[in-house]
Amino acid sequence: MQESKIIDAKVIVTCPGRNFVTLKIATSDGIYGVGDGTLNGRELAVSAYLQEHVIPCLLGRDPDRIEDTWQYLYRGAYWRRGPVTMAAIAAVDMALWDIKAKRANMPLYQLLGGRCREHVTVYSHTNGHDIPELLDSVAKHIELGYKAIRVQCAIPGVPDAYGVPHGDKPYEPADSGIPREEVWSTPKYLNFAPKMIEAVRTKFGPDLPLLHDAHHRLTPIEAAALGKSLEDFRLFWLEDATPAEDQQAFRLIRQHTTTPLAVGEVFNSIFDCQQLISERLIDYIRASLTHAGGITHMRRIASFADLYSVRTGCHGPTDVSPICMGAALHFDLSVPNFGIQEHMPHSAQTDEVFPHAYTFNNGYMHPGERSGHGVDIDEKLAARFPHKRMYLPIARLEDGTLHNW
Ligand code: CS2
Ligand code: MG
Repeated sequence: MQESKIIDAKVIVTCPGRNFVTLKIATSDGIYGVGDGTLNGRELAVSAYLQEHVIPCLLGRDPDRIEDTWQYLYRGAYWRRGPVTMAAIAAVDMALWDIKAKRANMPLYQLLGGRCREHVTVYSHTNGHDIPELLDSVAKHIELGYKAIRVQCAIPGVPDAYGVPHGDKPYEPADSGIPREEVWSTPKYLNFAPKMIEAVRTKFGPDLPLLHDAHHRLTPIEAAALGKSLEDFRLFWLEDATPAEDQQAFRLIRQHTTTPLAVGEVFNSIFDCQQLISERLIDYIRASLTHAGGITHMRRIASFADLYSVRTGCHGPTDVSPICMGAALHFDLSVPNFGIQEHMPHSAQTDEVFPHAYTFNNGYMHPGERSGHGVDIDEKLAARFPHKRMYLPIARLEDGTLHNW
């Protein structure tokens, strides 16, 4: 293959409803690739990291040396890991894989070893301000074809519970202004959660895969109690039962319950889940391509997880861009120990800014057959939506103590 060099790289920050950070890399043979570096609430930190520290080192490099570039940006920086660094490396990595697959004139999944399955099973988000509203939302998503469903609900006395629409807006965790404050009560949640899951299980029968996200709010023993109380309802997974940085906490949860556990949307490195995987403390690893160093690093995490029967369940919220979604679908199609993929559809405006080849059909997604990862950015349209400062909410207990959101 003809030799090629990186001749240009630029960061595009756009806000079609929410902020996205995109890196676009161009090569001397007239090809370009795009990567996602979005870090919800801290987007400009990644943008500056790329602009000021990464792009100057990329110019002149061979775009085909993806692993070497990954190592160069990871080891070469001396300061390793962390969400900002790893999102920046991910953006470079995704763009380089996009370029390599375009040069090979293949959809990315072919370069990753070809497909291991026909399509990618995704789960959707359902929610309600009360149980009847949640049941309606589940029915609606089953009608849309979804084969697996995440259920969240407002809790009596805790109206702003995680995962529930705020007012009449759809569930979108990012607001302008300073961070919105929500009130949280673990006792009320622990009392309500089994009733909510039971209601869904009773109405929709034993076969529907059900997922639930506790969003880091419990202590290990509370998480263990919740897992135990949900065993009869056979969850597909209980997600983020306790703050994810304490790997040993999962040992305690595991000792008490057989409810399958998923964690890792905030992870940015294989070292964040080394113990969780090697001690078989979890069942699904939730890291995303954007937050865990791109395709190169996620493949390493998945191969390691495969040794211990841990499967993938990539984070796929609306706060990573369609570029991450597209690249994730190529990864999902090609990785042997795939579990499930999260799917939160982007707004029509976001989809317009990021035209893509991937499709949703009857509960399954497919990355499409376009060469590269199949997602692009319409720069002219993106320029019409300048960055807006936005934050995730924060949570406080009823007495005002700051808690995990
Ligand atoms: C969530 C996310 O998708 C999920 O499971 O936990 O919505 C998470 O809250 C956001 O990605 C935070 O930016
Ligand atoms: Mg989550």
